[in-house]
Amino acid sequence: MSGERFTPSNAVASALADGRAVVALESTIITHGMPFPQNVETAVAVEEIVRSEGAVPATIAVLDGTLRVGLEANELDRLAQAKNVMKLSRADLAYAVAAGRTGSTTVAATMIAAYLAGVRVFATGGIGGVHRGAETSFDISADLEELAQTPVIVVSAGAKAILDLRKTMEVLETKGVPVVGYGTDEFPAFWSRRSGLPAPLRLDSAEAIAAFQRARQRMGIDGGMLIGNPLDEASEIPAETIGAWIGQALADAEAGGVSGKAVTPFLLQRIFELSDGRSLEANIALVKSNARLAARIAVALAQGDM
Ligand code: PSU
Ligand code: MN
Repeated sequence: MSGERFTPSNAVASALADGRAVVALESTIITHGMPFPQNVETAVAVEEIVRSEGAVPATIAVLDGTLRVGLEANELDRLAQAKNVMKLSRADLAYAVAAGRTGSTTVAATMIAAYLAGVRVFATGGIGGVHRGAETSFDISADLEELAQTPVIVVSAGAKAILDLRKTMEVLETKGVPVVGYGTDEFPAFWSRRSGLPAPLRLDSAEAIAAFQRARQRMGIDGGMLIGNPLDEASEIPAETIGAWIGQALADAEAGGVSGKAVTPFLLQRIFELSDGRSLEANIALVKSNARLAARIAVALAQGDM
């Protein structure tokens, strides 16, 4: 049955069959979030971190119309260099499958695929959210809606600071998405540890996060959960420093008429250039840290099932 909806790698299939810990990983970060070759180097390193914590990595993408849960090394490499890769969300995940296309999965699409496969924990960099100026552009990421409905724990370094973080937090609250600061009272801001906004909830261990999700499920409360895991102090970029680059990148996007799905990739690329690569270093550090925490949560969840 499952074979018709998604195709797991051998490693993922056997882990799922045994009830062992699996961590979903997204692929938009590979195709639209980082340049080659750092994108594939990071993807490989992140998978290795997940394994070192005793979990099985499942990088998710649509390859030639097949929804794959777990990629082989050569497939990761090919995806990282491919051109014309679709950036898939809830709206077009099944389109890519039906049309035989290749596409990477955003947070929203990765959550859907993870849920289909029975994977309950997912590591990303930062979720999409409410863009600045959304009151006129209406640009609000489908990631928020997905968090509201799909029961997967998403480990992030917060929402990307290119967004309007205050509005993003408001939408998450409206939709009933628990937002948990991991070891912090403050919601992290992706490249920076602090956003100036309080984290609505705080938990200090992977076990406590697993216990929270189990309690939600016992009570029949649907939907995902967002973990905000601040990157380490040595890797962070102070808010004032990154803020100037974000301002410039936003102005360039506006001047260039960038819209829709292209906005986030454009801003990330522009900030990479303006920061002389420093934003990428921070992005890599935070993704690795999120993968480690996600693996620990997945292990805690799997232990609780036994
Ligand atoms: N985290 C990163 N880099 C990224 C993303 C997350 O470190 O590129 C991707 C995720 O796939 C997320 C997407 O879903 O950015 C948000 O896109 P949008 O704003 O168009 O919804
Ligand atoms: Mn958007």
